[in-house]
Amino acid sequence: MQTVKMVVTGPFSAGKTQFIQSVSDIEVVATERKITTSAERGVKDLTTVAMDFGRITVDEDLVLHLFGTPGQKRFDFMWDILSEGMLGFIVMVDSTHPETFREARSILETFKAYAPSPYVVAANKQDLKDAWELNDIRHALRRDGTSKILSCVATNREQVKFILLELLDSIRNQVESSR
Ligand SMILES: Nc1nc2c(ncn2[C@@H]2O[C@H](COP(=O)(O)OP(=O)(O)OP(=O)(O)O)[C@@H](O)[C@H]2O)c(=O)[nH]1
Ligand SMILES: [Mg+2]
Repeated sequence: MQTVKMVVTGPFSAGKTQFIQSVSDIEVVATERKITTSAERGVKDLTTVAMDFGRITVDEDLVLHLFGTPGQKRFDFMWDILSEGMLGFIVMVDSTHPETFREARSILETFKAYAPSPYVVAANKQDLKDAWELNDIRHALRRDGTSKILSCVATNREQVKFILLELLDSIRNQVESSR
């Protein structure tokens, strides 16, 4: 049995906890607390303060371990702890909140610096009508055509699975090419 560790990161309220909850086949270990700062109050009630943990069995010899990070900067001391041993990461962005794209880009660069592992960008909340298009998000994050920017609705289990399998593919390709 092989386990692959993946980290799900991104700005506040991008949908990281939802993403893991949709796909995990165990009850997600979530560390969410009531939001206390006025700036975030009203957006939603709960925020991740340490981590989310979920697990999905891909087949009889492969299990994915998913670690979700907090999105708020004041909890970013958890980021490098959670990145320990990861084989790939997912950067989630809220496609309806372009003012968060700069931060998404900075989070992406931070995780790339922790480990040179493959990543995919999940352009989340594509079910909402004011969602930005994938190509515009690619430009905003300054990614070229080689980066995977994938459409996402985090409440949709099949879409979440697809994104995980795309990342798994990139991880396998990296392993192959380093042989
Ligand atoms: N319409 C829509 N809403 C979504 C989607 N994904 C998440 N949400 C909602 O967006 C809000 C934020 O989702 P969370 O999963 O808490 O986001 P998070 O990234 O874990 O947030 P923090 O831990 O606070 O950084 C919640 O109200 C979700 O229900 C989506 O694909 N579409
Ligand atoms: Mg969360």
